[in-house]
Amino acid sequence: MQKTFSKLVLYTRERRHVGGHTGILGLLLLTAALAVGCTTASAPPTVQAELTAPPAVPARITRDKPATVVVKMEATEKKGRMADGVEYEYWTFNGTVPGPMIRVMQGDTVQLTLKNSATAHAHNIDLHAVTGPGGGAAATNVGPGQEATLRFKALSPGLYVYHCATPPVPDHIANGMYGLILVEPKGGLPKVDREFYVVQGDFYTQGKFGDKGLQAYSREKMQMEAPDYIVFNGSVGSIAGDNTLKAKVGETIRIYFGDGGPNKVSSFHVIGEIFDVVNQEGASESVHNVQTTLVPAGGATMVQFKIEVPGTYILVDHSISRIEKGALGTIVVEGPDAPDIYHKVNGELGATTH
Ligand SMILES: [Cu+2]
Repeated sequence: MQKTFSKLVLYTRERRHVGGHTGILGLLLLTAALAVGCTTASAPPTVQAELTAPPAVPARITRDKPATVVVKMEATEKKGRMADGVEYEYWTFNGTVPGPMIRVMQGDTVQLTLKNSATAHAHNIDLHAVTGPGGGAAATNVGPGQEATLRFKALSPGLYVYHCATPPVPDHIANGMYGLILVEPKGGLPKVDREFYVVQGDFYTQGKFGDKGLQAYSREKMQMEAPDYIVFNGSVGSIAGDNTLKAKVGETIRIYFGDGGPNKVSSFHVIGEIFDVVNQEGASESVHNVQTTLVPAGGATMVQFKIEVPGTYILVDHSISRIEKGALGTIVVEGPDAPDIYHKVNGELGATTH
């Protein structure tokens, strides 16, 4: 564009002495060339979104200019494991609960296509990152076998819940149709060593907690707000035992933590850690040195902490009876001991006992 601009300036200067009409013509040509050139130069690139199944998080965004980000989502209904010996018919985005994590940048245009591969119900998607009616739900209503595309501009940075908003909305959310979209501020969030994606949800089954076999959804319990299961990432043990999150001493961890609900808020806490940084409700301003942070249903938070001492750290909803409904995860941290920070002294030679 720069070369075209220079040539046209030259052309305009050379011709100006010939007469007013030629000069005006040159200026018009210049204006037209600038318009075309500027359109070409400012057209944002189109990129495919990296979508990750929980607890994985998409890579940091390294571009510094907005893009059109293409997101492909698929509504499905499929049987899955709720707990050992317990199955449940989940409704999902992309086959997981929560659905995939989406990561875009402030100023990006998101082009989201929702395909409905389910056989029985209509679905849609309402993203709290959308500025516009219904958060996109009306624009993405799709019956079985259909698909629809929504374009929206991510105006405000933050961590946002998305969910299905097809009536009856609580049924679609209670069956697992939610997830998180991160809108990074321009320039990105501060770099950390590890990032995890965890979303709490409450589930309502015909049987009690732990009753074996395929458990049907209980609409009555949902309406009474009396869940049998309150879990992280859709099932009991999804981030514990063999599925534990892992880290090393000295690393800084960020957890993108959401609450899909449909009903219960979370008193999110990591046993043995203090959150160094919390972006409450995903807000841009952060607070520091927090023990437990409240996460509303349909809300999310970012917590960050450095691990100094090895061992097992337990993620809980500190409405603590909920650990018996499944709200428990772990981070196993390996590395050298740090006795100056944490050291068991009771029973050792020289120990002081009271
Ligand atoms: Cu749905």
